[in-house]
Amino acid sequence: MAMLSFEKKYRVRGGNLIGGNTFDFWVGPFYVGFFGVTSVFFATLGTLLIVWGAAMGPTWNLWQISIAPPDLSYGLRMAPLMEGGLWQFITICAIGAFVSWALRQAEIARKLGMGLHVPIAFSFAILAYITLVVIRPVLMGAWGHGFPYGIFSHLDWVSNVGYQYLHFHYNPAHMLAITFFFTNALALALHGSLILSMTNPQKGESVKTGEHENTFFRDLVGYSIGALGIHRLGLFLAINAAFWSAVCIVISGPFWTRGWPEWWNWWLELPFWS
Ligand code: 07D
Ligand code: 07D
Ligand code: U10
Repeated sequence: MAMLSFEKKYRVRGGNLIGGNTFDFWVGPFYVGFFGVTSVFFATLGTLLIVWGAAMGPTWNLWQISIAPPDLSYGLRMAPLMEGGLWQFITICAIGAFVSWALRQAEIARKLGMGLHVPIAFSFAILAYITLVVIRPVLMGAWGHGFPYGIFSHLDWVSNVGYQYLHFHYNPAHMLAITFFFTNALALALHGSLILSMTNPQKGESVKTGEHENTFFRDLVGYSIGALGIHRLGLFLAINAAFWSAVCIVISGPFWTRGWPEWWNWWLELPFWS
C-alpha cells in the first residue's frame, strides 16, 4: 500500500537500538534501519546457500530439496560444506535473520512509543527453533540431531524422532503444548467471531458495543474476560504453546532417553499403592 497521508507524522527519526541513526529511513512502505539491513543480508545469504545446495543435486523438485545436518560422527565440529557444513552456515543465517527481525520489531515499536509485546512474542518462536537446531543438538553432543532443511524431509525428521521415543503423545510437555495450541485456536475463533458479530451488523442495524460483547458471554457462560483480557489471554496461550513445544523436545534425549509411555510409571510406583 502506498504511504498513507497520516503515516507521515509517525515517520520520525530516533529510537534506534544501536548505531545512532544508521539506515534510519523508509523504502516504500518498509522501515529499513540497521536490523532491516541485517535481516535482508542474512535472509538473502541463507536463501542463496539453500539454492546453491539444491544446485549440487540430486533434485530440483521443490518438495524434495533437502539440506541435511552433518553426520553424528562429526559431533559438535564444523563439517565439510557438502557434508553438513552448508546446513551449519544456513543455521547461522537463519538465526541471524530471525533475531534481526525481532530487533527490527523492537526498533519500530520504540520509534512509535509502543510496548515490546510483538518482539517478545516472536522471540518464543525463535526460542523453539533454536531449541531444535542448537540447544538440543549441543546437549546431545552432535549437530546431526538438528532437523534437515527441506519441506518433506523435515516431516520425516519429526516422525522419526517421535517414534524414537515410542509414542510421542505420552510426552507430558507435548500434551501441554498441544493443549495450548488447541486452546489458542478456540480463543481466536471466539474472539474473531464475536468482533465480527458486533461490528458487521445487518443492513439497517447499528454496530454493537463492548457492553454487548460482555453481556453475550455473561449470558452464555456467566463470565466475560473483557476486551483487554481476551488479548492478554491470546498472547499467554500463544507464548505457552511455543514455550512448551521447546520444552517437549529439549527433554527428549537430553533428559529422557526411554519411551515416553514408560515415563508414566512414576504413577504406578507411588508408595501409596504398595
Ligand atoms: C502461516 C506464517 C507464514 C509462513 C510460512 C512458512 C518456508 C520454507 C523452505 C523450500 C504457520 C514459509 C516456509 C520459508 C521454505 C525451503 C527449503 C506460519 C505461517 C507459510 N517448519 N512442519 C510446514 C517450517 C518445524 C511440521 C509448512 C519452518 C519443526 C509439520 C512450512 C520451520 C517441526 C508440518 C513449514 C519449521 C515442524 C509442518 C507450513 C522453522 C515442529 C506440516 C508452516 C524455521 C515445529 C506443514 C509440508 C506454517 C506442511 C509444515 C515451515 C520447523 C513440523 C513448509 C520455516 C522441525 C508436522 N512447516 N516444522 O504454516 O505442510 O506455519 O509441511 O523452524 O504438516 Mg515445519
Ligand atoms: C519451531 C517455528 C519457528 C519459526 C520461526 C520463523 C521464516 C520466514 C518467510 C513467510 C514451534 C520462521 C520464519 C522461515 C518465512 C516468509 C516471507 C515453531 C517453530 C522462528 N504433534 N512432535 C510438536 C502435535 C506427533 C514430535 C509441536 C499434534 C506424533 C516431535 C507441537 C499432534 C509424533 C516434535 C506438536 C502431534 C510427534 C513435535 C510443534 C497430533 C510423530 C517437535 C509446534 C494431533 C510421530 C515439535 C519445538 C512447534 C516441537 C513437535 C503438535 C503428533 C513428534 C506441540 C497437535 C505423535 C519430534 N508437535 N508429534 O514447536 O516441540 O512450533 O518443536 O497428533 O520437535 Mg508433535
Ligand atoms: C494484526 C492485528 C491488527 C492489525 C494487523 C495485524 C496481527 C489490531 C490493525 C497484522 C496481521 C495481518 C496483516 C494478517 C496476515 C498475516 C499473517 C497470516 C501472518 C503471516 C504473514 C505472511 C505470510 C507475510 C510475510 C511477509 C513478510 C515477512 C514481508 C517480506 C518482506 C521483506 C522480505 C522486505 C523486508 C524489508 C526490510 C527488511 C527493510 C527494507 C528493505 C528493502 C525495501 C529492500 C532493500 C534492501 C536494503 C535497502 C538493504 C540492503 C541489503 C543488503 C545489504 C543485503 C544484500 C545481501 C546480499 C547477499 C545480496 O492485530 O489489529 O490491524 O494488521
